[in-house]
Amino acid sequence: MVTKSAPTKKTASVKKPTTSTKTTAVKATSTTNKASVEAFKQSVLNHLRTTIGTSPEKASKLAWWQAVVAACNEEIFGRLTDTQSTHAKADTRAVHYLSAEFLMGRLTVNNLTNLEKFDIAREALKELGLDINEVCEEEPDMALGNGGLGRLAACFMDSLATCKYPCVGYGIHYENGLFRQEIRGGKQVERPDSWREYGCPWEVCRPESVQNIPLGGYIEKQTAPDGSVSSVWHPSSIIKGVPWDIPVVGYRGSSVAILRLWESRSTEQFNWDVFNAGGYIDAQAEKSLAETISKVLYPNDSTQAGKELRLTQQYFFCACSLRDILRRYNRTHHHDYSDFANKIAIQLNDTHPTIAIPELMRLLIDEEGLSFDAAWDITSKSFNYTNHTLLPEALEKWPVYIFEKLLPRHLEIIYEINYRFLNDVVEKKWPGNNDMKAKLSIIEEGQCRMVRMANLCVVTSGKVNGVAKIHSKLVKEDLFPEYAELWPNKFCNVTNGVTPRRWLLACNKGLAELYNEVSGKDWPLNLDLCEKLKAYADDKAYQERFMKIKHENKVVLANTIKELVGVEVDPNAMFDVQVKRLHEYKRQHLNLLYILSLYKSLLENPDRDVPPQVFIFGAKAAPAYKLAKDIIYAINAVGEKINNDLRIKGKLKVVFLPNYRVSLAEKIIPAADISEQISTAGYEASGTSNMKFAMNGALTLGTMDGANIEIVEKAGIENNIIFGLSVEEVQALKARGYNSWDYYNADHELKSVLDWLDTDYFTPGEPGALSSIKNSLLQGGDPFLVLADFESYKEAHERAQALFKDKARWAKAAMMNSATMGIFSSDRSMHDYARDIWNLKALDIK
Ligand code: 26Q
Repeated sequence: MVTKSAPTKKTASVKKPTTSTKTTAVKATSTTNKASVEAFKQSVLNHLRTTIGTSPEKASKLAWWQAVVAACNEEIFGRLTDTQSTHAKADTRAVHYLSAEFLMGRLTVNNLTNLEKFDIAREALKELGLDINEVCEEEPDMALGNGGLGRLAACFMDSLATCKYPCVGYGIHYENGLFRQEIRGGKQVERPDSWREYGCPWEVCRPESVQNIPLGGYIEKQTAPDGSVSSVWHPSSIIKGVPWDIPVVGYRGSSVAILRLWESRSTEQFNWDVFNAGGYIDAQAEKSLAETISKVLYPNDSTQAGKELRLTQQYFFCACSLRDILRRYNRTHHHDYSDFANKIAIQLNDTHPTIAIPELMRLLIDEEGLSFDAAWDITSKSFNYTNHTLLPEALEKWPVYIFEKLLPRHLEIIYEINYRFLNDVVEKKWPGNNDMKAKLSIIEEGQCRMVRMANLCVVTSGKVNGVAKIHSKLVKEDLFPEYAELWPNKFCNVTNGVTPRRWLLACNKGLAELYNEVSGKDWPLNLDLCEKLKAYADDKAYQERFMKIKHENKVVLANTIKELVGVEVDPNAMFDVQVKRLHEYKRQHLNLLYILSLYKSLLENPDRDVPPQVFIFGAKAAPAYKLAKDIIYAINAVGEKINNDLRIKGKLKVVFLPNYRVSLAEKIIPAADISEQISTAGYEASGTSNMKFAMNGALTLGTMDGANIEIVEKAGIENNIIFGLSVEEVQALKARGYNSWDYYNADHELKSVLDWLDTDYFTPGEPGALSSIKNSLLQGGDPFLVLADFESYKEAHERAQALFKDKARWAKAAMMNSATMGIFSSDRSMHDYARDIWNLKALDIK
């Protein structure tokens, strides 16, 4: 529990604010003693010479970074070994987190932070004449994820390690992560992201745990002497899975978790009865397929491409992971599966790893000789499923014909699961009701029969959770109401969280230092301790200190903006930030429409009394998502015009920062005044950047959607800027029949900014270059109610501007937001999963 009693309020006790603008200028803490600095320095020098093979005179920054990593690894690998042998000895229950994405970002600053060696390393490098920030900038982001879901998995790994929950994260070792975004002539261009071009010094290959994975081929029916029929799968090829381990260092403690990522290779093992004699050419083609599987992350985060390769990726990593789980289990249990479900919990991060369900069934039945019933008993006790989206176009369905080609045996097993479910469970509850059977079936009938992955997850899993209270309610009531009627207790909520080690301690050193003073040094392990700052929210000296930290972060970001896009911004302006994947439901175009109306009003009255504002965007669009790319182009075109318009006297700037990614987020988020979280209510499952922004003292300008609702509940509605239709109002408006033209015709200002998009004002010589946005909102029917929320959104911005002028009131609101985010630590999320879903206990490392 959080104690209400704060340290005695003495203004005199407030330390002098740091004057430097560099994050590196934070004073060394007591953890930085001379001896440990010297030891770290010697370790780096030693590794530079003996591991990297160069000398201080010749070493590039990249070489220095590699040497720093080697110095960290000295400690990390010892702890890793201890963690693994403690778990093995205790034969403990563990969770296995299956995720097609782990958006880890950079690891160096975080690992140093979690080892409590950042200050030591900074001093050591300083003595070597190096700036730690510059050295750490050498590290490429590990961008093995699209956005929220992948970053959530990375935060969960940090928390699992920190909270000492026995776990393994399993995913794909993509050779290329999410594309690198370049902006050329205002337009997004995708470039490959080869994060491992020069090797990744954090990962270790484990050849002893290579797996062979069968694929394709056909099924042979065999009839036993007793008349029973069984299936024998003759796969057409075998693909090799090579595991790469990335240690995930828990904060301060001794637990190091493993993230195991599978790389595909060819085996050159072929069934020559499938590949005819003289199949040399076929074999070479097969080799390239095998090596293609882990080549690239699909850059798609809201629609499913339905591509065969994607299903192959999913199957490949699930099959490797399950074999790895069984191998470890059998070391102590020798193929006695009676204890399997007691020892193994498997979490499905969305439906992407669903194929693990029939694969576990297949392994148990076909390879281990269990009956279908016994295998089902184990499987249905082992799996749980997290849903991350309600968008119908994002719900995974795979054509039956693809299954027939790639995974014929899995399809049989899915049919059997479905048959038993419909006949035993649905028939019992709703006798004779074929509509209900059609609705709940794992197979969708029609022109092209499909396998509904979410249905398979719900039918199998012990628990199904959403990722914020409102989202979990909608999962239960709107997405799966019939399943909820069958199994009301299956559905639950675990609100997302983010790791405060990366998203506060490591990325905002100024604010971290303030919390060290106010809350003591344990707040990164117990974020509720930050509540102690609440007692100072009205204290002028603390308000000034807090806002001074924010200002310093804004100066740093202003320099980054200048470097990246050449735009000069004033750190005294209000920094209004929207960074996230580009999607219509996230409504970056609503933001843009407001910017246009503000620009217009400033042109009409350049002396209008509004605080100077900088609108900052960062967003990648899925390469095939035309309208999303048009919105990026529009933001850039509008920015270009506004930033060079002297008439508005620098009161408004619009910047689009290219290639938004984890490492850029770490620079942007600590500098934000306003966090734009403006999705149409009911569409953003949770959001997680909303939590990071609030932790760092930004006010949420947002709708009552996803975790915004819970954020505002904690931080106070008066300390945030809430607007727009609620979930119920959105549903009611849609049910009544929404007509966006009514809003266009009724609101003169809205009409004029939309019409502006048809001119060539922002795209000289190219009228209509921005028209697709207007068209989507009118002829296109405005599916995400942008026009319906426009007026309310504009009024919200006016409230934000008024509040920003009241420095004391703003500072208090910012402090209240930061101080009350304890519940959004991913440690809390992990405790919830451990208690409500995994039945998992933490284990101290010997
Ligand atoms: C599926 C099939 C084929 C290809 C790609 C995909 C695919 C890949 C990624 C579908 C969805 C995603 C990612 C979804 C995602 O990031 N969802 C977000 O998850 C966050 C963590 O729970 C939430 O906070 C966000 O609200 C949610 O949008």
